[in-house]
Amino acid sequence: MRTIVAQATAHGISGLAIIRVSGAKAFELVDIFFSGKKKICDAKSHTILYGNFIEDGNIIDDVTISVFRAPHSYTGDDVIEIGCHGGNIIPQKIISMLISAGCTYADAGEFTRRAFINGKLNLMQAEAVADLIHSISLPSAITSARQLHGGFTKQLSDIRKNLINIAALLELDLDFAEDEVAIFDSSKIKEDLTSALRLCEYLRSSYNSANILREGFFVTICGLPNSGKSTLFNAILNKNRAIVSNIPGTTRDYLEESIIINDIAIKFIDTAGLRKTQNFIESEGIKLVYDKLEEANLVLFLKDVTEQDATAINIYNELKQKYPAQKFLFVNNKCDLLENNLLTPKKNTINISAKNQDDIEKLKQEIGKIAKDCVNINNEILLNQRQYHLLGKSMEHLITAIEDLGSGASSEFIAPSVRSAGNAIGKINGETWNDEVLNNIFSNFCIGK
Ligand SMILES: Nc1nc2c(ncn2[C@@H]2O[C@H](COP(=O)(O)OP(=O)(O)OP(=O)(O)O)[C@@H](O)[C@H]2O)c(=O)[nH]1
Ligand SMILES: [Mg+2]
Repeated sequence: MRTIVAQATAHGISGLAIIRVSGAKAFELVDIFFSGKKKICDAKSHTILYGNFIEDGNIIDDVTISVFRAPHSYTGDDVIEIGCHGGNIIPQKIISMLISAGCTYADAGEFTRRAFINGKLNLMQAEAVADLIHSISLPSAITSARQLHGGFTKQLSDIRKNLINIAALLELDLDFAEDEVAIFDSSKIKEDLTSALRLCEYLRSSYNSANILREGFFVTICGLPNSGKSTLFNAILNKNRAIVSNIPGTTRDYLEESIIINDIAIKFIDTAGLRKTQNFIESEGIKLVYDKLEEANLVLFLKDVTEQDATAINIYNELKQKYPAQKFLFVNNKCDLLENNLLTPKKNTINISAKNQDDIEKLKQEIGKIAKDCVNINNEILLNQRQYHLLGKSMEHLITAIEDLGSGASSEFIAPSVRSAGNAIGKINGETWNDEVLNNIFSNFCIGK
């Protein structure tokens, strides 16, 4: 197997960088350039050596070498982590020296893929590594870390084993069918299948919440042109991110920015004003608003409170009809222009002045509250689409098996559903896998992880 190398820390200007090398020839290849009191090949596992990286008699950098001998390493192979100075030159130079000596540049996620192949992590844990790196808020990082350290993976593994055993018992029953000997307790099997189904249901129900933790809570700001959407967007972010003008139709393409409220990453999207237009670019922008309304976890509908025309209210009602499952929050803007600033408070309506930053904090807190109600910060796992799909498959098979068992179907008939349910769960943890699945998963990783 090839010996791989990549920078594990982010590229660019930094005090230090770490370069990771993994594979059977890791020690031998790094020893070619390393000069210290001891050769790496003679070093004990889990020790750090200090010395120089040398090429043609020139010192390239002072380095520390962390030594991890197989199988006691992240990947399960011999691994070295070279600590060197950061920046754009030194880490690249060290990597190119190692490649000229025989190392290969690692593919995305290849270190973690090796850890999986060598049995150091299961697939859910490997996916948790990627989630941990890409975390956008503390709760999502905590959930990924929980998943990385086991979480539900043991329970899923136990359930899979049990389902495969049940399938085997049902298959065995076929061989004894003529002897009229009951070799299994069908009420116990029903109980086991039902508890497997409950666990799948429980985990699957956390998908929306996990999505919010992973991707953020999407808030789409929409309304008529000139209602003050971009002014509000800037006020929420506390910076001049979007262009504001009194010309209706200023915003064309949508803009997206996030902030953290109540520990949740909230992604605000400023969109083009909704109106009929002959302008091609503007109408393309308006089409995008509808995509962003579908993707949203919450829609802020902004209305210029001084506008007497019914157009805004009509569009608001049309949108509510078009997206019945969507959450809406109605926001009256430009309240500073009202005489005496008086407006009767209404349920699900917030009155603000984006320009004067009046009640922006109140609006943010309201959004934070709605987001918090949609997310379970203590999610057991950060379920992804692949896992969600497999849990669904497993549930379909379990439901069929339970129904067939209840209607007194023969074992021959029930066994394949139970086995398929077990196999679908096995794929979640990676107890059964193929290269295509691994390629899909690890292509989303970064190089060096
Ligand atoms: N008085 C007052 N004016 C505001 C307020 N919010 C926005 N405006 C003004 O309204 C005009 C339009 O603001 P924008 O934020 O560009 O409106 P928009 O909804 O993004 O408009 P489009 O991008 O064209 O759809 C600008 O002149 C803003 O200064 C407010 O709270 N009070
Ligand atoms: Mg705008």
